[in-house]
Amino acid sequence: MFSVSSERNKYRLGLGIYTAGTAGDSLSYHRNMAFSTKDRDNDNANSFNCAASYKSAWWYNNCLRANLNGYYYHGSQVKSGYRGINWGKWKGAYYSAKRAEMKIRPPLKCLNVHFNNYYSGPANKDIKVHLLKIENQLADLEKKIDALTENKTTPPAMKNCAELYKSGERITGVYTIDPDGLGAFDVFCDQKSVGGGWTVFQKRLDGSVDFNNRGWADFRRGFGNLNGEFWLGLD
Ligand SMILES: [Ca+2]
Repeated sequence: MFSVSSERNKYRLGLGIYTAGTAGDSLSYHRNMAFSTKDRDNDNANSFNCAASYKSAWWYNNCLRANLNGYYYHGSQVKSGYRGINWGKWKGAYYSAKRAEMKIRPPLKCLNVHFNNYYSGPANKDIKVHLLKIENQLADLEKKIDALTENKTTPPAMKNCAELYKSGERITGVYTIDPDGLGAFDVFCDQKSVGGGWTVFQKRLDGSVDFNNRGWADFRRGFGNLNGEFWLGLD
């Protein structure tokens, strides 16, 4: 589980229990922390602003065990801890990652139910593929029924990249979504990694976009380029 609360609630970070991963859990330390920027000190360090000290915006505690918004150092060692794109449990506080991506996806409810109720053996790739196929066929049928029952000219935008994936959009790239019916906007969808359907909200890959000289307003609104580096925006 991953969530970010409203601006009124300071974009607090909601996290479930860490389950698995090859880089280790460096984010639990930041669970339930508010978002801090150089101009908004919402952290647990009483005497100073972590975001100002570490020159980047993040869900600081007192202060950090990971930060994917740090300075871009092209993968090199950094002289003082956590000044780059760091993930403590992975390569420690002094190694700055070359690439970082943060992305979310709603839980695959149908698949889990099927696995839990009907399949107790080892994970079987074929079954998963088969279920995905059936899911897609159902989505196609749904679309056809919609088209037959009403004369829609333009279909409404999908809620997220997972819905786009289900509807047959399998190419990674920029799509238009409308998560809550309050207005459509563009996002980058990762339709390839671990099953696809990921809405990417942060990406670092070459240091081309400045992540560090920005305040609350920028992180609320978002910045960068969806085809390169970007922060989608907390709003
Ligand atoms: Ca503080």
